[in-house]
Amino acid sequence: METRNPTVRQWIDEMAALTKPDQIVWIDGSREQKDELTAEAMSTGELLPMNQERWPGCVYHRTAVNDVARVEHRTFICAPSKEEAGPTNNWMDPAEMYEKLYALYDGSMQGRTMYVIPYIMGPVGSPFSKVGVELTDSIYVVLNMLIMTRVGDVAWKQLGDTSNDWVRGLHGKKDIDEENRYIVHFPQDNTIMSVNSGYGGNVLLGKKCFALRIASNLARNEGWMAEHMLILGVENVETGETRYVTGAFPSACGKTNLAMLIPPAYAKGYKVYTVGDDIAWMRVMDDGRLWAINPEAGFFGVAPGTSMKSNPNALLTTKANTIFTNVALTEDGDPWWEGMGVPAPARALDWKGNPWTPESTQKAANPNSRFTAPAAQCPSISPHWEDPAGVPITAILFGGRRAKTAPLVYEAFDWNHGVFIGAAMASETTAAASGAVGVVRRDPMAMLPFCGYNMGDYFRHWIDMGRKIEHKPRIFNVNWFQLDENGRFAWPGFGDNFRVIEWILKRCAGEVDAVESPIGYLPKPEDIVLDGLEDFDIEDLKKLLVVDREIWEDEMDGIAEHLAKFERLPNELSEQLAALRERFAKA
Ligand code: GTP
Ligand code: SPV
Ligand code: MN
Repeated sequence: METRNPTVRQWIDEMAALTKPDQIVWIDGSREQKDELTAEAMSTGELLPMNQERWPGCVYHRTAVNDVARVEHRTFICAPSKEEAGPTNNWMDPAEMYEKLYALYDGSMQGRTMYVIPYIMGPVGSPFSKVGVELTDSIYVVLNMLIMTRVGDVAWKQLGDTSNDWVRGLHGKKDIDEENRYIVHFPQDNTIMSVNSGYGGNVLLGKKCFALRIASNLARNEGWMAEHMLILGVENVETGETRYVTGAFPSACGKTNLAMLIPPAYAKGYKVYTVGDDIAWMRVMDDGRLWAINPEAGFFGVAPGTSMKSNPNALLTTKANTIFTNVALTEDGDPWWEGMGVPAPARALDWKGNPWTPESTQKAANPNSRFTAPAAQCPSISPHWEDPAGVPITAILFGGRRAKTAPLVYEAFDWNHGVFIGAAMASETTAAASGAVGVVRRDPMAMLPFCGYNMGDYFRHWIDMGRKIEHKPRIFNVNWFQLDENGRFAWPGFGDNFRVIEWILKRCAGEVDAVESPIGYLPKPEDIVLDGLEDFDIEDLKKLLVVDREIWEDEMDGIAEHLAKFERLPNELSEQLAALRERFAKA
């Protein structure tokens, strides 16, 4: 179905006049159209078939070798002024950028089809939800968007025949030329333009581009929050009560894994539910609590390391109707990746399409290879995951990969201290973005690559939100990634992270005491349940709860340097740093 909405039709006409596709196809969200497009992509080699007996409905895709991750150095926030984009975003004058992009898009869809994808971010009919339209010349993008968002007539219906309240997205593969790759946002026009890439976060414009960069801007203006956060629910089976937690960890730092965790055997009295694994949109509701929805409909998850041991729910989610990107493909048409927990295939094609055997020195799967899978297929999916009202949030977690510095868990003294902890967050970089891996960088609220406006104003927005939320979630910092003297992960992680979540929920319920330290409240070691853990006892735990003064002296200098970059830093955060220094001085 097409829409009559003149604001949409006019924009499509303009973009078609620019890119000059041979034809325009409107995506309706139907099974028939999906099957036709899949068949077409198979016939051109854009998709490769997989073993349909073991992986029904699954398909395989390889991106270009130069196009395997987000490109932060080519991602721009073209607000009217550089000041509005702030010190952490690339910026160019919007008129200049439009001119540059129009030159690149000119005729770029000649000989190709332009697909019109109407989609909703958020549950159908939810007051949280927003409509977008993505134009693309990639069937791969269409098929991914069909999983990741709610596509088709539902979106036209939600938009209506006259509203101009929708986000424009133009994606052109062009030549996948790195030198001319641009991922550009024009917040004042609610417009996203992406050219010369075919990789996930660069081209599935509903995800990071809309649901975080454009939405964070809308959220600030409209008084809500768009965050790089998982959402999980923990049900106490005895009382029947479910508490919800969100968590902001940088890319490839464990959101999907935490959202789908299976509690250890001792925790029979609890059930964990997945609401979202990457993005949360949150609003204060009439009851004075903060409520969250997952704007997405699928998971675009990291494959390597996903096994029946580490994350069975993720693996089970991908058993059907899933797109595998840049993993290895075995001779039998199975996907394979490092850390899948099944023996390496004798022969496979690696993510580049080259023959691979267990003797190969190269990785079979790209470290940022991904699966795109429908959320509804997740065994742990929450009965409320599509609730238009969302779910009420009890605790907010921040975290990242820190070999030392950050203890396993600590609690902020109050909201503003929690905002400071989030603003000062650091993590080792991962393969989710192009560039060096394993370098510690500050990544405030895991939003460094995703905040669509001046991050100083973003911190201010967090502080303002705290004033508006009568029943504030408590804020915690977690770190699953401390290393031992041998360079191995010291904490078992994955499902065992539940042990920490349990402590957090007990804190929120006022059921457990804590130890005050300069950086926040630490658990008493005996309050974290270690039942059933092998090779890990309370002495090991104590080591993970240490606040090392010398390391923190350096950390505070690092935080000071980081915060000094923000001309618009709220006073509250400088005060928090001063207070932290003072607590160390007194300790
Ligand atoms: P994005 O999709 O990029 O936003 O990533 P994410 O934050 O959802 O990360 P994900 O859960 O996919 O985990 C990324 C990598 O970290 C995977 O290889 C996981 O196996 C690994 N990982 C996740 N949780 C843990 C943990 O508790 N301990 C350890 N050691 N590794 C973990
Ligand atoms: C991330 O990098 O945080 C992701 C994957 O979730 S992408 O969609 O590429 O942004
Ligand atoms: Mn992410």
